[in-house]
Amino acid sequence: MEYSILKYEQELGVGIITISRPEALNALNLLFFEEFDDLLHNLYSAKDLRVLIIIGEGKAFVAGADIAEMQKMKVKEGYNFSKIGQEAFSKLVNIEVPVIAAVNGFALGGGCELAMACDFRIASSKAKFGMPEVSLGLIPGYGGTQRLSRLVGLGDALYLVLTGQMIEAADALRIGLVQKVVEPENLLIEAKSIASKIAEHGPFAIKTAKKVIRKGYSIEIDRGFELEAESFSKMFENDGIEGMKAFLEKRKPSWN
Ligand code: CO8
Repeated sequence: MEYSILKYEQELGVGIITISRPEALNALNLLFFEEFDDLLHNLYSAKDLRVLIIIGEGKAFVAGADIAEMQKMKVKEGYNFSKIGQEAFSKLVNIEVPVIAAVNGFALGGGCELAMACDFRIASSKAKFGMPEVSLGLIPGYGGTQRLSRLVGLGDALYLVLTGQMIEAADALRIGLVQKVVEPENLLIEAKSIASKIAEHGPFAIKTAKKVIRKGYSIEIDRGFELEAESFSKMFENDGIEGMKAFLEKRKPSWN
């Protein structure tokens, strides 16, 4: 898979997507979305993939949607650009394997929205987060008005979007926007180590857990419990057989 903005490598079931447009702080343009869509399309059917990591090259994770490209848009193109981003990030949310954002630097606007579409976020202590759209006379348009409040609560979401202010990684950790902060040189090491830990577990159990938690979050809780029971029962004809057998035989499980 050869792209001009994206780089992809995979080792021992852990795939790393690097967004590489450092001269524009990895700003998301139409070409990015074309490549991202194609890459995800391929990864949807990658049988040996267990976990994905997304990281940016240079001093930014992603500094937002491409302002130079957006500036030329009218209402119809603006709507389409928002839809393209929303659909791409929904496709990321819906990939079966867990996705970790390794936030190495600026995660602003569309970049923060991309990080939020990942399953969880690890940040370098130098990372900065923000939703500066209102400073450009815009609002978040890649799912941010909906995902941010679900992740950090209404008050912090409104604070971030209405002030447009950047926050440090430590504050992102405090409000629950990121799950862990590490020194910059350890970011990828830590993301890979967490990914490897996930990749050791039953792959069907991991995919099912992700699906049930994500689905359960947007449905009524009693339907969520039913979904959980149905999904739980499926483990007994899948990873659960080997996982419990291996425990009782005091050995590591060997997943198919
Ligand atoms: N788009 C295009 N180019 C960008 C962007 C961007 N978002 N961010 C940075 N760049 C470019 C700069 O223009 C500059 O290019 P050049 O060297 O040619 O002048 C280069 O990247 C380096 O940037 P700076 O010189 O500005 O670097 P600094 O370290 O001085 O500053 C900042 C870093 C603070 C991150 C600064 O670049 C900045 O404020 N960037 C814009 C951040 C922003 O406002 N992001 C939100 C964009 S809006 C958005 O994401 C909406 C998403 C939903 C869209 C819905 C579709 C309709």
